[in-house]
Amino acid sequence: MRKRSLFAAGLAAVASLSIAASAFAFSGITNGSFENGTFAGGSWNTLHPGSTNIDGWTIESGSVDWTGSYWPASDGVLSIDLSGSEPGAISQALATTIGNTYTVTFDLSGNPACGPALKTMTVAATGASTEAFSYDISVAGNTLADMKWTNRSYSFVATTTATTLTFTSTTAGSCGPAIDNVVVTETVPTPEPPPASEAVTLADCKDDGWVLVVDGGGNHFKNQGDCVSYVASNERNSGAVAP
Ligand SMILES: [Ca+2]
Repeated sequence: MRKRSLFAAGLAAVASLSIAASAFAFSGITNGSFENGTFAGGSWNTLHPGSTNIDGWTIESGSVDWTGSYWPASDGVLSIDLSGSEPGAISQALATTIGNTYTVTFDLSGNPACGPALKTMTVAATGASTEAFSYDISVAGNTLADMKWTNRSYSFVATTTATTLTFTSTTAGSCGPAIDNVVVTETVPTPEPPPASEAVTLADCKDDGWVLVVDGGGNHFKNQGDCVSYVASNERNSGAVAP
């Protein structure tokens, strides 16, 4: 049985608050609404690999249409058709913390100007599973005047400090899935809640029990003797192995 005092539970709560506060260190995605950069105006700008026109984003392959007045964006005035002249892919590298969970939300529609009706795409993050998304314009009934944007979500656990997030069209032709309003939020793992509080007894220290118990500060003991000493000293000789 794992035991610790109420005092330890209080300390743990303070510790978890300070860990949660570190979430603010994540700066999120840059230009997730595709509003910033060098837009040449008009209905759309077709961009190819090498283009640095869209702040924060890299064109990975094929081409995408950075779309302006052609249709209303879901957020702001600019959005992306992931199939420009052909299926394209765009990406952005994020500074991530290994083990933290990142939730990517984005708005999805489909270019209704030409087929296929079913617009398909994938979202991928370095070291995580690729997920497929689709938007069927024949079901949604969207038009260039009313794109009927929908909100979608993808999440991953970071396995590296530099995660590349990639949106890829898998729709042939020049009328692909349309995306806008990409938002990435970070969730820091919650530490295990402290077990029920109860004072450590001599019996707890015996028969390798010292391995399982902790002192009032959440510290483990180096050996059975330290555990016994903790009990015998009325919890003054605390454990020496930090939680
Ligand atoms: Ca936008």
